[in-house]
Amino acid sequence: MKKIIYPEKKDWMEILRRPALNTDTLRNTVKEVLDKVKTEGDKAVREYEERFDKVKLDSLGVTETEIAEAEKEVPIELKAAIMLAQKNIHTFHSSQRFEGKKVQTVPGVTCWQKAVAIEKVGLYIPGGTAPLFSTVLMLATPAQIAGCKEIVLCTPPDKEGKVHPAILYAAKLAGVNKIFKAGGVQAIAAMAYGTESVPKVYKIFGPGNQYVTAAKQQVSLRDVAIDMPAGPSEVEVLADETANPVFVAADLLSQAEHGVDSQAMLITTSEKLMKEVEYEVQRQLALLPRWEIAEKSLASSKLILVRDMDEAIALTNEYAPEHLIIETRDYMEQAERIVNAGSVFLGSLTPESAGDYASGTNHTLPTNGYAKAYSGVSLDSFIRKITFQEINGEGIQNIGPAIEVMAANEQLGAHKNAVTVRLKTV
Ligand code: HSO
Ligand code: ZN
Repeated sequence: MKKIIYPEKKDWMEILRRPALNTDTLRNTVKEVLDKVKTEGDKAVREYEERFDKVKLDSLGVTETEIAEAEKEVPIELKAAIMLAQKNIHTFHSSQRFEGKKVQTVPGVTCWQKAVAIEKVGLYIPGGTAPLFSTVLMLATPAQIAGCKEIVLCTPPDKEGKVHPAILYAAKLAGVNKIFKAGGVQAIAAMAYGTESVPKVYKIFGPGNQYVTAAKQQVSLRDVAIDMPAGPSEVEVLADETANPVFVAADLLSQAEHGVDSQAMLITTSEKLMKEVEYEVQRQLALLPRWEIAEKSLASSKLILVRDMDEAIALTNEYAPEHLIIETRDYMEQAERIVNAGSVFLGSLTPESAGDYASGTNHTLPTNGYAKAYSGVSLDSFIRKITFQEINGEGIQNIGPAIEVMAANEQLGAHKNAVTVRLKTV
């Protein structure tokens, strides 16, 4: 990890830069796959599965028998853990239910909002080095609470054509209706356009590599909504001299092990802590099963020593981390000053892993500085709020003349008239 001591403000941009994510060069490859799936449907998806995932599939849909088999294969201890996590995610996301109240803006004019579920949603779960069944819970649980009618899931199978059993178990538990064996760009295309077997959805969720990200970006230009622009995962630990260096190092490494392009940052006011964390990171790294991945991402990670807490907070808000862990004496007060972050973890006993799996909050969060403008996935991501209004005689008399004047001044006579014909009758 690179050490930065008392950075100058002019260098902040450079220090906080994320490892570059270049989707431009992928655009043509991605477009080719998208177009072929759009025109040829299942046949193209199967061909790409053979080419990219090295698997020959007769059909894309996961059957009930496969789901029942998977249930038997998941160890009982893991099932219990998944159930506990799902329950907490369910509790937290249920508390986000929206109650639209009716408001009289003036007498006779009533306006309100109603939350309505997005009818069809598509969840993408990557395969690769780690089977992220926790992400299945994070996406399907709020979709189910929202009341989405069709919850479709695509995930790449292994070379034998099997989906990881824990993914199937989590999907069933969290209410996914249809599961398909498809990965990468072809999966995104299938959900964006629909094929013979995969239904077209209205919004696509979920993480993925740079090809999946580029595909989501492209289909979102006209065919379907997406959860948020995605990038490699990241964590910042904000700590003072009271922080436990063993915990801080463990937190930095938990993010670093995600992928070679992940980023872990320590911002601290204590030189002593910085040195201890530096040592601890190396010590713990050597013991990790995924040390090779973590080691690579640590190369673009930083330990930053700042002059005081004000500077630490300013730097943090500029970085806008996906995950922020605050381990300081007065973490509640510091937390109040955070305006840009995806998800914040407070105090020494709150690791990011808690939010990744089981505390109840969502782990699908804005990366790459998008926390300045985006929220993470929540119940809101699966609904729309439709507005309603009802106006009676008193109401149209109260606002009608203002509408007439405004319409006339925008030179929209038909708009004005729609009010005039009514005012004559009340
Ligand atoms: N930290 C990841 C989520 C995750 N971690 C899944 C473990 N499994 C992005 O927020
Ligand atoms: Zn994680």
